[in-house]
Amino acid sequence: MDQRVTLRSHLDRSAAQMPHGTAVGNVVEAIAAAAVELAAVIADGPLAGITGQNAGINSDGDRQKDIDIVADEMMRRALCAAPVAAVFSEEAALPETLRPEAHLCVAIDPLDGSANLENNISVGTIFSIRPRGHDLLSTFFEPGTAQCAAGFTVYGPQTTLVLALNARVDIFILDRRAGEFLLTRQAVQIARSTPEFAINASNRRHWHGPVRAYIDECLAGTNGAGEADFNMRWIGSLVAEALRILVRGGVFLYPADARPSYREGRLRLLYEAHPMALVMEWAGGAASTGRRRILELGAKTPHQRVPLIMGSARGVRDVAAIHEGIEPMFDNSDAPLFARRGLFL
Ligand code: FBP
Repeated sequence: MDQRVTLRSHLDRSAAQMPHGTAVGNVVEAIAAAAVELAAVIADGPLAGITGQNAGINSDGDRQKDIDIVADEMMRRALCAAPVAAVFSEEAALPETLRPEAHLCVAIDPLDGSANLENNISVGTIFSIRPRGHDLLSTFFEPGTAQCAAGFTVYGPQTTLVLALNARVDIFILDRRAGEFLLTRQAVQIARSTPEFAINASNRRHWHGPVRAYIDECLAGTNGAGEADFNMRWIGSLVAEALRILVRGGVFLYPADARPSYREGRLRLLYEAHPMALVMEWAGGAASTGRRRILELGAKTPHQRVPLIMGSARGVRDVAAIHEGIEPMFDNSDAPLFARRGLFL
């Protein structure tokens, strides 16, 4: 059997090539070790006492499952033992100080998509690592370009770790017997223009004009102005959608829409959109709100939401092009206005 590179040796090799490389490697390793533990609990589910039932409401008003709390405890414990100055978890109200003298800060969604678990659909942990600034709290409000590493795991048929480090993206799979992650795809490059999109189409009536126009063009395919017939996928689990995009391209949209609580979309900037945007860009793809590059945005509040359009460079560019020159105040007007703009440039 061929000798695969382990996560540890990959991290050691990268350490010399980046500032705080050893510390970043230790943080990634801590998250990966907790992910191995979490993957086992998720795989056992009810057999490990996980009911999948609601266990309360977190500080930002989201429903928590019992597994969200278990995942948060596991990740937090792992990060307490790593060189982390402060951690900001989806499950907490505010960032927490761990080791004030350390050089790195971590934002983390310990278990994204937990509502899918009862149905045995893939879920995952999303993380973002950035060097600490003078003031610990304000570190988290820097734009996403401040991130020095990011990634996510997928707890699915395989346990996968996607790692954006040193301006490249690599994919590892957990060898369950050895309990370690092994490199399976190196320097991943997202296909530039796969005709595939992912969006929760049940929200169509709430979408703004540019999004409706883009999706209508995709659905029209070669019967409309498009050069290709599009395929559609919607898993409803961000990590699974992101992994699919890395493997075969396409575009994912969770846009803002007209519902009062979706004016900024659904997904969170610090521990969902920022890390996904870094992964996408370092793999040759793109991530945008439709109007702005995600990595240029800084959060104004810890749990800030943001519209997220990510994936193949061409798909993201097409969505951005249809927004161009349209003032946000006209977003809600009729789709034909946008459809005339010539989507597929
Ligand atoms: P949580 O943050 O509550 O885990 O939800 C996130 C998420 O499940 C994403 O993984 C997914 O992309 C999105 O919500 C699906 O949202 P919706 O149910 O509105 O389609």
